[in-house]
Amino acid sequence: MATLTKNASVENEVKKFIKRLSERNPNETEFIQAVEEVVESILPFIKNHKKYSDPFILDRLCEPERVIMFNIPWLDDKGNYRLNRGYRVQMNSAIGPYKGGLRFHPSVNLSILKFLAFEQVFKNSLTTLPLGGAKGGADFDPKGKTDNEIMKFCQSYMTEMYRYIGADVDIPAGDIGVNEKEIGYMFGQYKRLKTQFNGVITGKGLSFGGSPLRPEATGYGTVYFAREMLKKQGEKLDGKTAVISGAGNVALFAAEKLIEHNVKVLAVSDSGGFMFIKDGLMQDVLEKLMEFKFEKRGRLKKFAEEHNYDFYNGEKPWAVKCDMAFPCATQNEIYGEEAQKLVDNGCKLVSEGANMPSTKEAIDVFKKNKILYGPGKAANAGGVAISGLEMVQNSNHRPWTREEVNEELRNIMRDIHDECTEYGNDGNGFVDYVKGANIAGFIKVADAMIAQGLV
Ligand code: NDP
Ligand code: 2IT
Repeated sequence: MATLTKNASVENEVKKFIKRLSERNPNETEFIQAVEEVVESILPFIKNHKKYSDPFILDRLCEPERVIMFNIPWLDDKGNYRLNRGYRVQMNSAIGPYKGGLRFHPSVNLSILKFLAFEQVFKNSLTTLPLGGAKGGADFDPKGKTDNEIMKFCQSYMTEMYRYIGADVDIPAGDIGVNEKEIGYMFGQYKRLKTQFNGVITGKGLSFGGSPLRPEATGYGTVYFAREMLKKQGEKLDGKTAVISGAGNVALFAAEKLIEHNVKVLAVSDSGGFMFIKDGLMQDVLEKLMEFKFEKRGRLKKFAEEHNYDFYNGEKPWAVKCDMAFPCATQNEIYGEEAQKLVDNGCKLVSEGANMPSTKEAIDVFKKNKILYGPGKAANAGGVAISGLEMVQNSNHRPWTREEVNEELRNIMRDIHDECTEYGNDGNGFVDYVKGANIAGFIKVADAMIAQGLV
């Protein structure tokens, strides 16, 4: 009874907190969703740890330290005037300079960037590196744009952004729609405007300060995290089947690492639908797919037609029978019913390459069915972790080898897994990785905020 009352009172506090937050941030549904998931874990923890009981800590964590919003004018190849909206949300700098990716996608708005920046604060804390949290981007659609247009756009974005970032201030990187090419154009413009060559942005090309393995790091890391979750249960990746959503940077490198571990990858997708590969994706086909996607920004449907694979128009891959699912496309791509379908079909593990791909209802389904569920802020932290190591290499003016970076990535993913286990273990061998990641991420940031006073 006592537990019931306690749970009920925590539930009420979460509701009250979220109500206040929603009133203060109207229409920011993604941001509210991300905060709710964290507050559900943190409030019960705070109740038992007086040091953190000042409610102001949570309020401050939910308020960006700074939001920059600006216009991005540029000229397309026909000489037409174009206008986009750019942003940088500098969420929290308690444990280090702001760090987080840039997203170029037509859906980008303040709510989405605030949710991503909020998640980034906890994720970066989990990496054990001294990195604060930020996110930015623009409502620009790179699809169908020429190289020249992308360059003009990136230069215009940086012409405003360069004032607010710096190697010790705020260090952007890639995300959806922003890859090595866009990073190169933005770095070039920063260098021109500031006459400085430093580690102001990560994900750079290898020839100008990029880290080996940064492109692979998020996808590989998500698989390493899955491997750790399985290992804890005495299981292995080898011989299992997997479905992946997305066919971008994170998805295709996750596929590569899974194939290396002898996992049969049955599906990948893009926003047009999913491609079903009955006998599992082979490395040589994956290489062609990478070239098709990364170099030509091609549509998956066309690739499936050219290589005789079934393509399911407009559908997501969650109804494909599999042992493991790797959502690697975007937020809210697994709803409650889709999660139930995965579970009904025997899926035992979900490792999130994307940020917040599972809705609250989907997470409830995973928890109820004791699925090994690695939330994005833990499972996809490998990308920002290697960004952090790119910063180290830049400031030391000494690049590392691919092997050195891979070893670091494996260790960091293992350590993140262990941090989650420490705070998410229910004592009966089951780990609530959501709770574990939220609490472990929170402690370090909250300690630093308390130590620094009201700033
Ligand atoms: P990419 O742009 O390389 O690829 C994105 C993929 O997801 C594409 O296949 C794209 O399909 C699909 N996608 C994007 N938006 C939607 C949508 N609204 N509906 C359906 N499909 C969609 O991005 P990344 O691979 O870098 O990022 C993927 C996810 O991983 C994002 O959630 C990102 O925040 C997260 N992430 C990325 C990191 C990184 O280092 N890049 C680090 C940590 C997390 P289409 O081409 O048809 O749009
Ligand atoms: O969501 C993420 O962690 C990223 N897009 C990578 C951020 C980074 O700074 O490397």
